[in-house]
Amino acid sequence: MEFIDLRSDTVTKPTPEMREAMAKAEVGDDVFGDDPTVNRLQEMAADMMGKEAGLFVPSGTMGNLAGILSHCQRGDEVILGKKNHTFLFEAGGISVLGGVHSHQLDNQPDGSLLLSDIEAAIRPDDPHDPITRLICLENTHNRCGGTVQTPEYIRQVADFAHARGLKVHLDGARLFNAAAALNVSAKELAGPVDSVTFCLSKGLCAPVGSVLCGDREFIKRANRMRKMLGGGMRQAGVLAAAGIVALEKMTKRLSEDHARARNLAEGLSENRNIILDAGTPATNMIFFNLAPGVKLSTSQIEEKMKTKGILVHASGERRFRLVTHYWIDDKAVDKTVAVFADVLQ
Ligand code: TLP
Repeated sequence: MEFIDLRSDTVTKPTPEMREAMAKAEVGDDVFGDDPTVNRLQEMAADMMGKEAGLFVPSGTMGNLAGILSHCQRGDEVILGKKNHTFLFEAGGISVLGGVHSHQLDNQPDGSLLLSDIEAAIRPDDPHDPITRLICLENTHNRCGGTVQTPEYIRQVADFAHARGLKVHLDGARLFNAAAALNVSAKELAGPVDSVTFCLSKGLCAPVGSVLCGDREFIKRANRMRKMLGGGMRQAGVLAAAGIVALEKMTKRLSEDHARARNLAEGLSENRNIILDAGTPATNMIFFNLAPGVKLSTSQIEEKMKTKGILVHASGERRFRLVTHYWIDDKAVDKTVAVFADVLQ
């Protein structure tokens, strides 16, 4: 059965054009810097982010990890949101592998951090304290609803950080979704920060990979980190080729996914057993809770939906996240609304 897969945009398979580009890709040993396709992807990515250099990494997790470890020494502290992906879902890598301490702040409902909270979290120069080094932001903010952070907000945090000798890393796994939703360039969103990771393998449909961008010195350090973490890939041009198609073509169509997410939310809003989060969807993610009367557990719902050809994934007790992407068309949206009406009657 061909499933309608709404569990994440990470499930996207490469497009036929990507597969063709992958088959034809010129390759070399990228650890020697010899892969022309990887080099081209890295240059394109850096240019789109307004940075000097880029580094192709296997995943968003490795991009964030290599980035944070390139900013911080062991015992340094990073300020980040309690709902940030790096804090929640990256296996604690910054602490386990980097000895980096995390200082977690409450995210505001839109995913942002209050400047007053950041200010209060900055450590004094005292031997009892770790050294505050870095602030991490996330855009779009996954756990806060796929919400967008504006260029003004990012500039404000970056100016604030730089005035205090701190750096800013942006987890921009879905930065192009934020750019599409705000109708601004990715450069406007990433320009003010010191480093940014964005993913090719989510809404942009490439099979594997993310790019970490920053200045040349930073990327030189990150390249060593990537090697240490086992992410030095060899003939990675076959993957980078799909990434180039992702940047050239797929970044331009993300508003279609956002429109379908809005249609899906509108359809689901008719279902009295579904309580949509206020304002959802901000981009390509819909979050909702089950109404108190629903007797089925989330795993029973997942199972019933699956037997009818739809894959959904609970994101909490009595809570779901649905994600639209390239492989979700209008028919899939209509079918999902109808199947939810049937399963949750
Ligand atoms: N997010 C995945 C899961 O890990 C939750 C998803 O389905 O959304 N930053 C952000 C904001 C992310 O959402 C993700 C993946 C990552 C980083 C990590 O990327 P990968 O999976 O490439 O390591």
